[in-house]
Amino acid sequence: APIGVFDSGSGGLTVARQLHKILPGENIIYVGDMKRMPYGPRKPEEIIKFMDQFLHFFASKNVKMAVFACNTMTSWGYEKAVGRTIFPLVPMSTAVSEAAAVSPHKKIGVIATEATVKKGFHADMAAKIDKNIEVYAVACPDFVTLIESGHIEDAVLENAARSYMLKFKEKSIESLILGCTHYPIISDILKKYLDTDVSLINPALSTVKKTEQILRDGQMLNSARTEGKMEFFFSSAPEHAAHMVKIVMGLENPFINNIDLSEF
Ligand code: DGN
Repeated sequence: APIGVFDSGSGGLTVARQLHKILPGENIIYVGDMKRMPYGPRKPEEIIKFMDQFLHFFASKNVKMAVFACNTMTSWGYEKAVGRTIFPLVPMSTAVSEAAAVSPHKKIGVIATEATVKKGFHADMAAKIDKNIEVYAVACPDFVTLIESGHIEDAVLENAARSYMLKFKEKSIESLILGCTHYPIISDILKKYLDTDVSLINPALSTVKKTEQILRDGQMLNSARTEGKMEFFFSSAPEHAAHMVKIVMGLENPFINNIDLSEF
């Protein structure tokens, strides 16, 4: 059975890429809701409703597991979804402990969508792990829209990156968590506007490690030795989706299925 991976758009491909790298034999069904993105400015009720639609779709596909490749849906929806599906769910990792491990003074920056910052997704986790961790979270509402409209390495994106990264000036952060799955796509540009000693943390890695552990513990790892199949479903913009799949996953001419999530 396949593993379902989902996001509001193409950002979650950065998680699918990591999943395929670590578990190349697994079949993956990727779903992106390009039609209704960005989710960052949406109300919690909407975010939760959309999450339920992804999970219903995955149930119809008989997935063995679903991986949240979206911090926004993890922040607002994951806890509400636990126990409501017959397959296990893997939330996006906050990666706060990884960031703390490389931050001697425990000063951690976070960039994420408005909804994720508002929920305090990373700050709550930091408070749980260690009271000495200082989290400075900045919402970057323009990034997702820019990335999904093709601004991946131009002056428009550079300007946005410069102004968001300026907010970390004088905060002396030692690491920066990429708290939205779209952001690893632009990490080279972000680095240009940060002090060189700031470590960038991509939570996809710990999310996929967790996925691997759950599959292993549940004896659900795919034992076939052939390379896993990947299927892509997007709710709009198939050409843009194919372009993003190519950029992020390195696949030439991927087939993009259309999906209307509101039917689920
Ligand atoms: N990629 C999603 C996340 O990780 O939060 C957010 C995308 C969006 O719709 N804003």
